[in-house]
Amino acid sequence: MSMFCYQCQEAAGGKGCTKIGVCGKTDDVANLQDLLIYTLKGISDFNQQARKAGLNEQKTDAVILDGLFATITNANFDHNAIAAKITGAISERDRVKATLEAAGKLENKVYHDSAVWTGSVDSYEEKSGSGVGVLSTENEDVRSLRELIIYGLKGMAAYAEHAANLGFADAEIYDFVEKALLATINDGLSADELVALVLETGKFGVNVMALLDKAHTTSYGNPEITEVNIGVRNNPAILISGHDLKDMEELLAQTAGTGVDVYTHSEMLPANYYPAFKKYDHFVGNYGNAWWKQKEEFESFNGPVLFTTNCIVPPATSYKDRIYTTGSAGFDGFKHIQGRVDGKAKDFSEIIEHAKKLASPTEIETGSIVGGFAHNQVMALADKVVDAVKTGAIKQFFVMAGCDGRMKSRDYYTDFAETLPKDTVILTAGCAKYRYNKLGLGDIGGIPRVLDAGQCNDSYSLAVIALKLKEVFELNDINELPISYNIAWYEQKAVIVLLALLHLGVKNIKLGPTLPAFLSPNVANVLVNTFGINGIGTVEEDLVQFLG
Ligand code: SF4
Ligand code: SF3
Repeated sequence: MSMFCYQCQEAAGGKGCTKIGVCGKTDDVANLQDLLIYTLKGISDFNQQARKAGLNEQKTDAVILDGLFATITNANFDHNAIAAKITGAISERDRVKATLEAAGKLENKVYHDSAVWTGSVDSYEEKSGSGVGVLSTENEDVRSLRELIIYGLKGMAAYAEHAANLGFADAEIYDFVEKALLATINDGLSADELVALVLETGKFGVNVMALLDKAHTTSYGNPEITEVNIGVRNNPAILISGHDLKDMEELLAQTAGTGVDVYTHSEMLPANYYPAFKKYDHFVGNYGNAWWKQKEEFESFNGPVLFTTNCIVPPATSYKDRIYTTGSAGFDGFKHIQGRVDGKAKDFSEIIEHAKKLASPTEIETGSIVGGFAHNQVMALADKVVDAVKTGAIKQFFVMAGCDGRMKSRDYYTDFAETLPKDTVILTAGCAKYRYNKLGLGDIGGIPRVLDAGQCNDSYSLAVIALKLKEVFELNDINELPISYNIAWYEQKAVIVLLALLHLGVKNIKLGPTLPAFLSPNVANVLVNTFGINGIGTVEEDLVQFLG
């Protein structure tokens, strides 16, 4: 075993990747990522004191968020970039410590090794093997709970970073992230206390999604019903993927008038729904499908691709030289576009010039898809929706949000959507939608049967809609609504979305295509007994369960 990672749904053998990641993450990068998380615990120890003393600085929050985000599945595969983040984290930790010392506020206590370890790049490999990674917690239940919290924090950090990029920060969220990181190295906590912390992570999951929703809608307006073109035009073009709308804004502004078109891929599709982006004529639409189809779709796109976050698939050499990353994303050999300095926009000139030299995209589809059913838009249609429920035209809603992935077993979700009775509506968010957003499932009295709220973080919209319906129908419990949850997960953003739903009291969620490898049998039992979480079966069995 040269590494151990079991944070995503594709963990090898349903247990964990031990030599190389199914995602393509190499053992050196996996071990460095463990070490990066470890250094963030050390920073947290000092920064909690800095907070109490009113000495904390924004840059510390940024280092912690970026470090967590960079270790999300498929976000950053770049050995040197992760090593540099470790060095940066250690120096930030020591800066915070020195500030406390200078102010006479440094607590006199025994610190965890992560707060005092001083490494050099050369010693990383050695250090990462000892007492740092997932398996350094011996008790499998404690390990399971600790990792469940850490994976939730990773998703939380990603959303918090996108919000921060738009100028929306929440010190309570940052404070919680630090406290929770420290809890994962506190041997004094009982299993019950860790379970409580898992649920508290879900509470902050709701908060961070609300914050990002506010950041997006304040900056770019409320998503509105939009017909998104999935065909192509005959101009050179850039494909933008990931979740960061600030990058989207700056790329659109800088490509305007250059003759270079812009298309979205995978989780950037919902950018098409925002009023602020619709003014750009060169914003053509969406190209392709979910992240895991990128090898063939980047090949045929012909132009450069910009990753603003996960999910990156190790590329074919034929297109490797036209892939760019920015933010927390990275891959050895890709060009990385640097972050904003002094509040100035990122400089996308290199990728724009690159696009001009390349061919226009090859057409792989034609027509359009419809989306933009975030909370504001659905509320505008509330009367119609409520009427449809009251008259029985809509019998049941199915929340089918989350992630897509390459496993054959995910065909289940397409089959499930196709088999659903015609008087049901799918509420979706995240890249899971690509399993059913092109099926032409029709509408119910003008209400489409697939309502796409947006990115995975827009699952928040689905929660807002559910809470609103609960109010309209004067119900005491969200679970009395005719809404069932059949969630597909892949990486750690889905973990925070799931924990957020649990915090909101949602019960009987089906989670697939497989349950997480990081849930020990005992922890899985707690989730089953307390929340009724269960795995998927066959489409037929599950429909019987859902529809009684
Ligand atoms: Fe394996 Fe998933 Fe970890 Fe990648 S992120 S190494 S596929 S468990
Ligand atoms: Fe998709 Fe990675 Fe999770 Fe944001 S882009 S939902 S998998």
